[in-house]
Amino acid sequence: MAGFFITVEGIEGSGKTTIAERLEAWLRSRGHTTFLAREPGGTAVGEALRKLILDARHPLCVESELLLIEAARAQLMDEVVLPRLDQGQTVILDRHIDSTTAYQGYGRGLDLDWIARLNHFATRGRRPDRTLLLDVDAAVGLSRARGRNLDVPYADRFETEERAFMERVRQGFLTLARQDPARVHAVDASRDVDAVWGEVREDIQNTLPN
Ligand code: Z5A
Repeated sequence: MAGFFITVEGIEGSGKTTIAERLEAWLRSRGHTTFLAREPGGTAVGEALRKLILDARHPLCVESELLLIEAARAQLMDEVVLPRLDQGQTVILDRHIDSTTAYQGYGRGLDLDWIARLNHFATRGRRPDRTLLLDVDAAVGLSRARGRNLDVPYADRFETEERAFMERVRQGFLTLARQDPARVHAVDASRDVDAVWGEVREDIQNTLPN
């Protein structure tokens, strides 16, 4: 019996973790055997790589960043995701291949074809059955993630650059949703959590096989 593979995507502060946790609890309450992990991460190797990737003390060149993210993903697919899907489980990932296209591709400007090939290589071609894209404006996402209001007239240069980067990433995600509407469902995540969750639950209810 084949399992079901759900990914939750979006910029920082879009509410991915909040929604992924609600989704897992809801699916469990309906009798699904579930597995939830974040990317990069989800395995011992992946969590060690995550520390390297996110450690600002040792800045990575963009090529290294991409390859380390894909290495963590390959490990997660091999060790956990593919075996659990084979067992018929429901797997939820908080970020996956679309984050790489959006951040490393649209955000950092790396070649989109290379990223597509690396995504395919690391996942062995197993694509998510459903992707929920939580879409919010860059300023809203960043202010939620940082716990502060960035909509101030005295935002400094770094904040302006950060917002411009995050806006490119957001537009990348929206482009992916337009290119693959059968898989990617974009949700307006600027609303309150319960409204976002209601739409996500309905979407998954309609998408899950019986
Ligand atoms: N990265 C990458 O570059 N390429 C890749 O391929 C992958 C990752 C896989 C780590 O991601 C970094 O890795 C990330 C991209 C890069 N860095 N950046 N940018 P992460 O997922 O671990 O970190 P994150 O995206 O920055 O997580 P986050 O800031 O925690 O965002 P979130 O999970 O989307 O949101 P949340 O934790 O559910 O909510 C954040 C806050 O907002 C919290 O206080 C909530 O209570 C609140 N919240 C949530 N929803 C709402 C609504 N609807 N209204 C109001 N407030 C809300």
